[in-house]
Amino acid sequence: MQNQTIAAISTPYGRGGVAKIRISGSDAIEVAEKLFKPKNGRKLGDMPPRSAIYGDIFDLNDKSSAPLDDAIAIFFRAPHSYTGEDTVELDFHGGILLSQRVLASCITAGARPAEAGEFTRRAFVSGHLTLSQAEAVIGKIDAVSDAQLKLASSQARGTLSRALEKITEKLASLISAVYAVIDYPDEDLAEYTTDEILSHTRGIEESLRALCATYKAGSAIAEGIDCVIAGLPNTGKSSLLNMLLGRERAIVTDIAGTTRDVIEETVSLGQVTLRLCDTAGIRESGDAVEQIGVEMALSRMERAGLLLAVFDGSKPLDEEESLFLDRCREVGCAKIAIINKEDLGITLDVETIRGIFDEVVTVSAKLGCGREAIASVVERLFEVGSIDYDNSAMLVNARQHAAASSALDAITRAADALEAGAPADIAGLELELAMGALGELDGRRVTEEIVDRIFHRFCVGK
Ligand SMILES: Nc1nc2c(ncn2[C@@H]2O[C@H](COP(=O)(O)OP(=O)(O)O)[C@@H](O)[C@H]2O)c(=O)[nH]1
Ligand SMILES: [Mg+2]
Repeated sequence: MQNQTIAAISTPYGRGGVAKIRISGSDAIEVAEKLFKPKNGRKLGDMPPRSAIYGDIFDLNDKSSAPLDDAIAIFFRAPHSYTGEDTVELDFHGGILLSQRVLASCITAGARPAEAGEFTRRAFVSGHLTLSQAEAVIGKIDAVSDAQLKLASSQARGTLSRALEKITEKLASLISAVYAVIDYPDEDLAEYTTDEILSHTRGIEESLRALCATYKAGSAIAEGIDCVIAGLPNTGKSSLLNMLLGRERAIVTDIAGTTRDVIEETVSLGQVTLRLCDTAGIRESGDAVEQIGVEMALSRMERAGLLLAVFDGSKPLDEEESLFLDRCREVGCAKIAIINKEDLGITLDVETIRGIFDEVVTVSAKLGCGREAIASVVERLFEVGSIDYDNSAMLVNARQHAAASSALDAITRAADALEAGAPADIAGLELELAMGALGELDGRRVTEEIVDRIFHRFCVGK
């Protein structure tokens, strides 16, 4: 397969000890040979692949014959490379101008600049990586918490792909069994009886349901939970935000109505990531600006994944709190009551509100006490407490979850149809749909548009 040769600087833009340029494609070695000369006088392509070769780099856009820099080249012959194509990596001194000159020389030598994510895209197209493995490459690059890194590393090793492979294989043999029943209804060719077909379908349904359920934890770690901090004025919402962030982000005063805008910040808390928003205290206010803030707070509560409802524990519940409690009852997300100001002594009757919330945690935001307690409660609610990162297949983004869910729905419809005694071809169609959705999930049948969307999130050079 002929593939246009691409080149890019793979190290971050800036000064550093070392910079790396990657060249990949059918002419990668020829391109590199034009600008890189091994010190031993031989040609790069005549040296053993996958060994470090010391040499000089020349600026092809400058007539002077003196080398620009000395460098180490490593070349890989297809298919034994990251992209699956012939690839050359040049390591040289990490200067901004120097990197630009070397890249420009690669272009003069016949390569074209790589697009964002193009190396990994080629790895996917050549079959070296599945789609979920390619996504895990971005996951590793973007990871800011240990849990995100472990999850991405596990997915990059193929944990999810292997689980999907197993489900896909079972589904494939099920489909052929269903078609055997359809094509040869009277003969005894069928691998499975109708009852067995149904029970296999239910079995696959169960596996997919379990896989879909992992998205709760997977997304809490990888994408982060939309978490709204809400409550009455002066209960300590902004103090809680600051405590969770570990810095003074929001203004804290004893004046009710201090916070009006929604303040958004992301923080790692234990194994999960919280996309926090601090909101205006919920009350009827004559101040038009504050009232807009209250409306925003209420609408954030409606679409949050986690509600941290803050109460001033040093006072009994007041009447205005009943409106807020009604709202808390209505929202369908995970809900934690944060009983704040423990240092002043708790006089709020916690039992009267316990039933509204999944968990109750007592803290003192001002003194910075209670961060760990909140972390462990959130981990429990989002089922990330005891994940075996090395072995458990998990769905980590909305795309994967949508594909797995549509596969699950189709399998459920197939099983229901079989159970109702509908003709086998109806179940067959649904099973095919499920197969298509699974193919989309890990890349065997993914559309070009989805592939574009995934790889554009990459940086150039990856
Ligand atoms: N004693 C005590 N005071 C607190 C605590 N948390 C917040 N406060 C005080 O309560 C007042 C309101 O805090 P703030 O975070 O601005 O509340 P918000 O209006 O809900 O955002 C401020 O004077 C804070 O210093 C706490 O844990 N203990
Ligand atoms: Mg505030």
